[in-house]
Amino acid sequence: MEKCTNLAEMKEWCRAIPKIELHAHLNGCIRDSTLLELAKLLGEKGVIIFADVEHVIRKCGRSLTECFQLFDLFHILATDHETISRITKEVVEDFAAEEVVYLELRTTPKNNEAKGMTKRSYMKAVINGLRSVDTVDVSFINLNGKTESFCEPVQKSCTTCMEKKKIYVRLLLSIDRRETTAAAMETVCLALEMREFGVVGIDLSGNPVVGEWDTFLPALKYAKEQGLPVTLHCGEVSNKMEIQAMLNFSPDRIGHACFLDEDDWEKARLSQIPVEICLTSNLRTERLSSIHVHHFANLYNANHPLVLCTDDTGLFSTSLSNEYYLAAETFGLDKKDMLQLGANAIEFVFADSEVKKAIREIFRAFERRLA
Ligand code: 6MZ
Repeated sequence: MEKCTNLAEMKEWCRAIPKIELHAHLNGCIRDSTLLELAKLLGEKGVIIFADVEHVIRKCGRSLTECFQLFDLFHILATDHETISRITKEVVEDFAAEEVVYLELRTTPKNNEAKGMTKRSYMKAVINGLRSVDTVDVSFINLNGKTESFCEPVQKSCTTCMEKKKIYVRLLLSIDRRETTAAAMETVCLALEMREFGVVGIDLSGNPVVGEWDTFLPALKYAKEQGLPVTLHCGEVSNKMEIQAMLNFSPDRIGHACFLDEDDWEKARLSQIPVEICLTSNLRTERLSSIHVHHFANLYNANHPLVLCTDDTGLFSTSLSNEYYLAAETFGLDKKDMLQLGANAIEFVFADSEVKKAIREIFRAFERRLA
């Protein structure tokens, strides 16, 4: 009984503390209810067979290959600008609802001729989604007068804003491993162009068994030269050569890092590369035999910079609070440890020092309320 109370208390603590999310893919975070609604609509239009899709959406526990098949389905369901704006709005609201105070949301800008979509118009839809959130106060842009050239202004009452929760949102543009060098370069150029609209970096993601490192390298190098931070999905599968090449590139952060050997970790340790840890994702996609052998424990004990993240809240039916609770419960961390772990992530965000200062203050204010 005592244990139960403690677990329940820890669960509530993990929900209540301020949190920072640095590894979440927009289309992987779509609400199940929204996915089903979109699938039903497309089913009625005869674009898909709803019964088949419903089964896929509701399935629990997927292999990595099945996950990427599901992403293809997500991309069929969420291809028009309006839907992209809607899911962006919902995803931000969901993160804010569980006390995420800074969200670095990543997404792959997509060209889709049939829908009249370009990478740029896709991102415009994302920005419009951010601007349409009205249940929480979203800070995503430096209002320097350039907003109007990209999006329609949204009228908000200042009094209402004052009473709302606040979430800082910044964007990472993802390069999909299926893309060509030219497409990757297009994404980096778009990211540079959109820096004043909250874009703070580049991510390399997608099916880890697809594509070659050399294909993306020119675009990633260009991003780095231009001062745009880069995070890489690194070692999601065993691929020694690629892991070494990625670490030699000195990315600003890496995600997953499930298949690094001791010499790779030595390198990561020397350069203190922060690791984005996605416990549920790694478990569900069978990257490890058990959560107890997850590299989180070694990294945590060695004081290596790390941040707990969700990866895909929708796909893996998880939340950031849940990831915190899972870590606390599995690795025996207490309330203070969890709050500290969350606060440590401030140093790894790609946003500027003003934003970092503001988030630090949010954590301090939370601690003051406890005292
Ligand atoms: C690698 C992943 C991923 O960009 O369409 N993505 N890439 N490993 C993962 N772990 C399971 N989870 C998501 O969001 C969906 C896209 O993010 C990448 C894949 O490229 C997926 O298609 P966006 O918003």
